[in-house]
Amino acid sequence: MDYMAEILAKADPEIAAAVTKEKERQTNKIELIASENYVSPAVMAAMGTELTNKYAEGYPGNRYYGGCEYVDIVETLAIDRVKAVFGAEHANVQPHAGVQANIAAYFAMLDAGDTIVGMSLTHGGHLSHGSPANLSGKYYKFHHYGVREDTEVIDYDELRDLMLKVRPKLLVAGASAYPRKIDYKTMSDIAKEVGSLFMVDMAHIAGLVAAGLHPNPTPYADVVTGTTHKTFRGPRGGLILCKKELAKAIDKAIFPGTQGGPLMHVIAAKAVSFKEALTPQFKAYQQQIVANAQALASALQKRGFRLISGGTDNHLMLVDVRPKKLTGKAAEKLLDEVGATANKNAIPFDTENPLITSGVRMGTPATTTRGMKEGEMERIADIVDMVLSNPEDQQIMLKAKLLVRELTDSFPLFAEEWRV
Ligand code: DSN
Repeated sequence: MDYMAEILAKADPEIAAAVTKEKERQTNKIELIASENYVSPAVMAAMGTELTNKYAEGYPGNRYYGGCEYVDIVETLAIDRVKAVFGAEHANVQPHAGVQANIAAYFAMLDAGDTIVGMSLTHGGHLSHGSPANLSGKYYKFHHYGVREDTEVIDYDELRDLMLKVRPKLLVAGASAYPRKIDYKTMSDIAKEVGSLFMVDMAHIAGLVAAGLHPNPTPYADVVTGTTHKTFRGPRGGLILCKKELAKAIDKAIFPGTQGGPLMHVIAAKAVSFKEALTPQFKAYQQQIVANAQALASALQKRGFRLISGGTDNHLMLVDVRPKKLTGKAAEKLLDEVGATANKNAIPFDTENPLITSGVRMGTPATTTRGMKEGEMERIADIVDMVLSNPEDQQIMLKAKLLVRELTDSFPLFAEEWRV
C-alpha cells in the first residue's frame, strides 16, 4: 500500500475499503467504456496536492483572493500548454466537467430562449446538446439533426436544410456515441451561410485531435468545448477553447457566470496531462487507440456482429445486439458478469427505451493504456462473442471469465510501459 493509501486507511477505513475495491475492479476487469481511461501516476499525484485547499476565483493575475501567486503559475502553465496542444487563440481550463463547459459556452454566446441546432441524443449526441431533461433543453430552443437511417452517418445536406429552415443562433457539432469523423469544415460553412455561430464539443475525441489523428475543429469553430478525461487521459474535467473575440465572454460565463472557485488541484493535473499530450509517446498511444478500435471492430464483424455505420474511424463503436436477441441492458449485464465493462447505448432509430436500448458502446482508450494491441482486441472480440452468443451456457460464461482474467493479469494496470 502506498503512503497516501495508508493514511486514508487509518483515518477512514470505510472509504479506504471502497477505494481498494474500486482499484481491484479496475485492475481485474476489461474496461471497454469509451469515455473512461486510466490517468498517469503524475496526473494522479497532482490531484492529491495542497492545491485543493486554495480559493482562486478569477483568473491568473486577477483574483478575488490573496495568496494566489502559485496557483497563478499553475493555471497559466495549463492555459499556455493547452493552447499549444490545440493551436487555440484562447483557453479556459476552469470548467469542472464537460456539461459545465457546454452550459458556459451557451451562456457566453446566447440569451435564454435562443435557438440552437445540435445532434440528437438518440443518434449519438449528448445530454447537454438540448435534451429536455437538461438545462440546455430547458433554457434554449433546440432543433436536432441525426444520422440517415440507411447509412447511419450524418447527412450534411439534411443538416443544411434544417439550418436554413430554423436559422439558429448557434450550430453545435460533436457527439458521445458517433463512430465516424465529423466534417467540421462543411458544418462551419453551413453555419456561416445561415449566419450562425459554430461550436464543437470534442469531449470524446480530444486525445485524437491533440495527436493530429482527427480533424482539429479549433480553426473552424467559434468555440470548442471538451473534457480532459476520455481519450485525452487527463483528470476528470472540462475545457473551453475559443477565438480571441469571444475570450472575455467565455471567461465571464465560467466565472462569475456559472461556476465559483476553480478546482486548482484538478487544473494542476490538467496541466500535467497537457504536457503529456505534447510528447511523441502520447501520439503513439492515440495511434494505437485507433488501430485497436479498428481491430476490435473488424474482429466483432468477423464474428457476425453488426456495427452502426459499418465500423469506426475513432476510438469507439456501437454494436447492434438485436441479432443476438438481446437488449443493450441485458448485454451490458452479461459482459459485466464475466468482467468486461461496457455500457448499453441507444442506436439510431432505436425502438427500445433509453434505459433498455438495443446497443452496446465499446471503446479502446482504457485497454490501450494497459498496453493491449490488435492481438488482444481479437481475444476481447472472442470473449464478447462467447458471452453474447451463449448467454444461457454457464460453462462458456465461466470460460469467458477465465479469459478476461488471463488478459488482465497479463496487462497490469500500473505497468511501467504505459507511463509517459
Ligand atoms: N458520460 C459521457 C460518456 O460516457 O460519453 C459523456 O458525458
